Amino acid sequence: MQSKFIKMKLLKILEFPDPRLRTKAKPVEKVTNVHKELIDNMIHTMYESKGIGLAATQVDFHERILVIDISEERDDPQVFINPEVEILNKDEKSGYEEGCLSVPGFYEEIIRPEKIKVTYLDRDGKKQTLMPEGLLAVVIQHEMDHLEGILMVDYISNIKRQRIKQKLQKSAKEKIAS
Ligand code: QAP
Ligand code: CO
Repeated sequence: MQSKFIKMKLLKILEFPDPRLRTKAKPVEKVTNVHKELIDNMIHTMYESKGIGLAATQVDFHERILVIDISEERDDPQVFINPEVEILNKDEKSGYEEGCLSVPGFYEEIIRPEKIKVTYLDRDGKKQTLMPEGLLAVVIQHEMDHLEGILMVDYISNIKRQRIKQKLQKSAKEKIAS
């Protein structure tokens, strides 16, 4: 049983081009209190950063865990452990202007399949199935890419990716210097 009174930790989010973002995450073998504490801190970190989704990879923990909240009220966190996605129709795709907490300040339209089915374990380790639509389907696919070491910038042109890399490296340097 986890105490309700422990303080949430704000986790450091890795930023592109940090090579640790390229790590392939391993399956969670058993959902332990260590995972539950991480999940709570990930949800807290997502809210503090004004994000709608965060993968464990982004906080340098390389097991297959995602947290997502697309609700307007920011009071409906969804936890996905060991998610597996099945594309239901390869021909139905749509574009969405995506952002990423690991690529701050940049937004790009990415085309992805629309119709997917997701199987996963929830925070209690219980198996769940979902057929998400719209934004939720987009965010789940974006976050699952992180678990494979894939970033949103991998879908855009080399020239655009290089430009984003230079700008983020420059602001990271300025942060250290200040
Ligand atoms: C993934 O990303 C996503 O640049 C989640 O300055 C987002 O929550 C998939 C964020 C949109 C599809 C559509 C980004 C916050 C949040 C920034 C996020 C920023 C502040 C990104
Ligand atoms: Co992201």
